[in-house]
Amino acid sequence: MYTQALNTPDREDRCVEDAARAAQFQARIDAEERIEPNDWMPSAYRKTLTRQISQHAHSEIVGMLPEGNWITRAPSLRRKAALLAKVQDECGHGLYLYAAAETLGASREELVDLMLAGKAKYSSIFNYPTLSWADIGTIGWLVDGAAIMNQIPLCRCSYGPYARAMIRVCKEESFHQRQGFEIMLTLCRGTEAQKAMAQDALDRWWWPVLMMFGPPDKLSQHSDASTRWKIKRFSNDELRQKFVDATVPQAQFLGLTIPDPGMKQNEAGNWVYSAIDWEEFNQVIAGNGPCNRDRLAARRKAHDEGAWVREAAQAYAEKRRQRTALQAAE
Ligand code: BYC
Repeated sequence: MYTQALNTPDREDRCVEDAARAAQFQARIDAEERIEPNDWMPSAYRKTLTRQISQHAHSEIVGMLPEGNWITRAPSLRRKAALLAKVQDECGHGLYLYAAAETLGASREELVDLMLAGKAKYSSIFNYPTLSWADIGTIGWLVDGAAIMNQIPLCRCSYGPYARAMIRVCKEESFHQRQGFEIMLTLCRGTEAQKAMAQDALDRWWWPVLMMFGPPDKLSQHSDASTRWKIKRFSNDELRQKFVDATVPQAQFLGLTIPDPGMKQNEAGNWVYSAIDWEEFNQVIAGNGPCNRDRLAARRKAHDEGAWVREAAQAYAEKRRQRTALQAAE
């Protein structure tokens, strides 16, 4: 959707990096100006944005799988309609994000191929299974809740197409978070068995959700540059803390127990959580989580089965191109 704005002839020119241009670029960032696709940018800025936006797009698309798994088993027509709409929204988010990544010069095909080959990352959280209906409530409440915490600051990201895509994404994530919380509230006000199902889901998702924010600041290799470029407005640990502080009162309202008995509130009012198992996170992002293989296998199958749609769309585009060329020649 943004690619029409790309002005390719000066591309080589844009790659010529010199100190003066880099200083000018940083001054624009410092002045809170938005960087647009045709503006000069350092190649490292382009590279890190392509990496982050494409990983984000892959997360939205792979993220459809754990919830899509429950569409046919949702407990009522109303729940089914809401879940179906949510999963479709995630697909839309993936499409805006691939379009935003394309404005940086990467093609969507190339980015998707990297994901299907297992060479590009997507959020660790989608490598965990959805075992019960309460997992769908927990994903909306916590996974979308974490996503909003991370994505609201991205609406002020220095790169225009990414920042603008985030505005709509955040509005939709907010609906997702509420539908998840409402599922949890219904279960927690239901029978003992329903409440136990909600607690079990929280027990399994809590720590993986905290890992969504990325490694601790001292181990985050991209944070310094991304902060200087105002892609990141808060660090991984800062966002994780904001999320914990916002979520504890919600868990208390539901009457659920966060599976961290050592958690305490400090004098500043922040909830201090126990150590996160970063070895588990490293294993999941290395491809060894509980569902990594299933997720990639499902995406590859969908991609193969959709080949005819891509071919048909390409044939139609070619036909239109020829028709337009013929009309122009008349
Ligand atoms: N999972 O230097 P760091 C959603 C990687 S979708 C996997 O701190 P950065 C939803 C990181 O990529 C939500 N990998 O990186 C959808 C890097 O590896 P590479 C997705 C992770 O970029 C459907 C390395 O670890 N949200 O909400 O400065 C249904 C070092 O990390 C993770 C986004 O993508 C992880 N959790 O900060 C429901 C938001 N964390 O690339 C909901 C946009 C880190 O060098 N992304 N890594 O190989 C970001 O804000 C940032 O990229 C991150 C990481 C905060 C995630």
